[in-house]
Amino acid sequence: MLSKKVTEALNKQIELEAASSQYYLAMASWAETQGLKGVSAFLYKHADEERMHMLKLIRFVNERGAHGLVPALKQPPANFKSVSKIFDEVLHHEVKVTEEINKLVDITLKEKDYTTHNFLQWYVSEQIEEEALARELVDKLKMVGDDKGGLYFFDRDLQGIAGAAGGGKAEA
Ligand code: OFO
Repeated sequence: MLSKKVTEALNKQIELEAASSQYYLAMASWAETQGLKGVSAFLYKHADEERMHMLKLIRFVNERGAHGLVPALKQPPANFKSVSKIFDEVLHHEVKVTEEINKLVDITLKEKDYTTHNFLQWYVSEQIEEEALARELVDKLKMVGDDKGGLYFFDRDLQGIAGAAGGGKAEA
């Protein structure tokens, strides 16, 4: 059985994962309207992954005899200045999520909840991967700068990454 403290912390994380999903979905939709097929496919897929992170938490909380709550969410921004601004935001957001996961892990140790601590290790590894990928993309975009040709290739590369997992398509 989960303690009240751990339940509340997990529900807060459920909200953050849901907000991440909405945020990336808004970025994906904007990118699609700009004709950036690869960037939008990548971000649609990323939004789906965040939803999966939320779902995994809800199911875990329920499995442990508490109640995973579906949160109300604020509307994310509709417009973005540029692709590089988007990926700066993605990195910044992922760093914030990592900090929250670490706080959550800390709470489970203080509460001596080793089962939840163990469950959260998946999120710890996931954050390492997500931060590394976001950093890589931010660095690539720095190299691209204002070069339109470079952006074309960046978009094509992201199409490849998203396509490899079959994500991002409207019909999916
Ligand atoms: Fe849920 O991993 Fe990113 O935020």
